Amino acid sequence: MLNIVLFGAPGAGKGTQSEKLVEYFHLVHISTGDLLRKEISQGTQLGMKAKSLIDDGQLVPDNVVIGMIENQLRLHKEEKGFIFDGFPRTVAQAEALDELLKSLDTEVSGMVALTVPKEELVKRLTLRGQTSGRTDDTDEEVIEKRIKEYNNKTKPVADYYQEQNKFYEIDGTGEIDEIFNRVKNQVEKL
Ligand code: B4P
Repeated sequence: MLNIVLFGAPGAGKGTQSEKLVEYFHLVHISTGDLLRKEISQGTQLGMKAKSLIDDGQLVPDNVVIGMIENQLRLHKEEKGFIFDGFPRTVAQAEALDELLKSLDTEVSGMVALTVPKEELVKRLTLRGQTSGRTDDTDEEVIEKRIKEYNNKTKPVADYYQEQNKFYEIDGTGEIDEIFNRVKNQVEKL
């Protein structure tokens, strides 16, 4: 299986590049952000709990997202591989993913990290907030908090994969297709 972890700060282009990767490599796209927003729109108990955290710019508890990933892996275990978009976001999630993939006799092929300067992240998210209806994109204070959560809790996940020699950094600035070419070239090597 080809299992790619797409990594980056909020607004780095994970969702955008995932769509293109799925189309090109025919992998299953698992976005914990999308899964959580689905729970919210369906008004489930999990969704209600997640909404207040997301609206406040905080991460949702590890056990909640790990459970969602477990379900998705079980549903798609016969596929060619996965693109993990926005997951893992903590070291505990990364460890859980390793265990889950091991149980399917596979592993993470590599982490592709999109790097984008902070001012550009804020600009992209604010712009999306004008049309997306995403409450976590409309308040600049919340955007700042999401970036802070990323720096404190999510950045160490890069070290986790670096230690396994599975970390690949890509410049996430420029035109979307130009970035996709960089990502695609890296994934092809995996
Ligand atoms: P996500 O849905 O993962 O949202 P995100 O980090 O904002 O990234 P996204 O993929 O949507 O945006 P993209 O960079 O593609 O998470 C939302 C929330 O859910 C989190 O804050 C957290 O609370 C919770 N959550 C999710 N996963 C979790 C987990 N594992 N553990 C705990 N909590 C979790 O794009 C942003 C914008 O930039 C778009 O408008 C796009 O069009 C634009 N853009 C992209 N590339 C561009 C480019 N090259 N140039 C210009 N604009 C570009």
